[in-house]
Amino acid sequence: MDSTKIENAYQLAQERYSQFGVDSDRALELLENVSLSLHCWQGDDLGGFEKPDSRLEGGGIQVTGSHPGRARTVDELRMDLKKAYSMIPGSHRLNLHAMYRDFGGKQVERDKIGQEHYKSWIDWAKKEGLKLDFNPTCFSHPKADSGFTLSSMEKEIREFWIEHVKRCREISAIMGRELQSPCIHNLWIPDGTKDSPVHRGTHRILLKESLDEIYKIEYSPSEMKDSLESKLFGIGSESFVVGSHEFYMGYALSKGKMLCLDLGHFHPTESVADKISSILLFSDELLLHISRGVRWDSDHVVILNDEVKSLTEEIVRSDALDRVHIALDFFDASMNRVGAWVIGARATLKGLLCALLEPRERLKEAEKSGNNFARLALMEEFKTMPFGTIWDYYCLRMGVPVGESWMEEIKLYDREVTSKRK
Ligand code: RNT
Ligand code: ZN
Repeated sequence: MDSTKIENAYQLAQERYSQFGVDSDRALELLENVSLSLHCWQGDDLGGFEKPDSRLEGGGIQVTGSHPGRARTVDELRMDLKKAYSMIPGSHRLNLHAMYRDFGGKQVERDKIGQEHYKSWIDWAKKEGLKLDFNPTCFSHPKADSGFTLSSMEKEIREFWIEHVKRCREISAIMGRELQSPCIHNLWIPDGTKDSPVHRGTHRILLKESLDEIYKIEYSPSEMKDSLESKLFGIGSESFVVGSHEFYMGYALSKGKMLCLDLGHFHPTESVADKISSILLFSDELLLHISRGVRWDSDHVVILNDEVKSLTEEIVRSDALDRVHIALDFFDASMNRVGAWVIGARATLKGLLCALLEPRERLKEAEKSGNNFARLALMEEFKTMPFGTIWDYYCLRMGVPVGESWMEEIKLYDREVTSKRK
């Protein structure tokens, strides 16, 4: 697209917004400061690099699809990530899972991992100017086959996973220190049952004990921050999930930890957006996993739908851009994987931009004076404001492809790189 045309269109759109007291330059400035945490696992369908050609095996989550081009090595994953970042405006983080360690061919058990297995990621992040977040991998492993990890009734199983998570926290602290940006260590476990247990409390008591043990060591928040992610149900844990929302809400708030809310982990009509202003009253920070639930699956590729719109609106309206950490979490093996990353990241940023372009003062005034008509009418009018023009200009300014032109880049990359992977 012709850049002069984009700039001219921006000027017209800017005028239109300023009639409502909205400063679009300021909105773009704020958007530029937002760093999304891009999840490494979209690139290889959650296989990880623990052994050659490893695949996701259980854990209440599933990847479906057989599109060619999955990253098979650390180098391929890094290459794909770089490609994805080049099409996402702004500077963003990378969210790693423990199973993505860089071994150099050796097999190392999860309760024996150390910083040396992630050194090449830290070096790469430094080189690319990226900051890292981290997750222990408590699924896709024979010791998780019973459906329980940290809340298992078997002491030996619990101890194995406690040790894994402890090591992951230490590694997170090193990542944060090395990269001079606090690394968020997010804990999600699959524990639960297909049918209803008789005594739900048994596993919850065990989980609490395991967590108390895990969090005994304190790290500086300038190096790492802990978060805990709840879930409603998973595949094979339809009737009972140990780490429910109430469980972690209670745990996190009583221990000064961060909660992680995943958009796909609640009842379909439950609004995650609605939870933000409550949680932020009692917790300094919050982590979000932006995903899209579709029936039984909680991890479809993120699009600019009503959930994402209301969530991003809520963050902006709560003035909480610096207290809410935004990470992406989806995996789809039925389409070009690099493309999927870009769709989800761009959709999330578009949601934030839409929210930043709201006539906030006018809306608040209407609400304060009880003018419900004006509030609703203004919101409706804003749905057809030239938001896309502002987005195009932002992409141009940030040096990433404008409009749909990035689709062509995906096509080329697929032709030259991903489609050649067998
Ligand atoms: C699973 C959780 C969790 C995972 C990642 C891979 O339902 O959402 O966040 O997606 O840990
Ligand atoms: Zn998640």
